[in-house]
Amino acid sequence: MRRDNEGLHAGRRTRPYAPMTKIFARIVSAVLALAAPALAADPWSHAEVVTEVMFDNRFEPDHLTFRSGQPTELRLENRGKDMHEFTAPTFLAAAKVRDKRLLANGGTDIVVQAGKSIRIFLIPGPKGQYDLTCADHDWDGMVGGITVE
Ligand SMILES: [Cu+2]
Repeated sequence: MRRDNEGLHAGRRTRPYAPMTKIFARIVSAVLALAAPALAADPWSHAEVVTEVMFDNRFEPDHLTFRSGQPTELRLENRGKDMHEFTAPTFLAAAKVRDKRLLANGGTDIVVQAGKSIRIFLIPGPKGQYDLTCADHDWDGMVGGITVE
């Protein structure tokens, strides 16, 4: 009986190493969990900001320049008394838009209510010239252009 007990005791003596290994494994996984978000960098955290201000009835500036493939935060600020639209069907279709729910009219434009601002994150598509208008006020000269370079 004693020997059996001693045997068990001897067996237990090797056990303190098992919890140490488990603790070490937990520390390693905890460190990895902390490091993971830093390793998987948020592509939008360094987004380039492009701002378009809308008045009644013009864009300012009337010409925007984006960089192809560059994560971009497009800020649309409506300082007018009317609702305005950032109507750029080809540009928006070619871009990778993070939140497509912000697009209206079949993805062709972004509606900005009077006095409101919208931030939309996108990655512009191929280099080129794209049309920009306000679908409601293009008749009144609310037109511009977009260059992706
Ligand atoms: Cu308008």
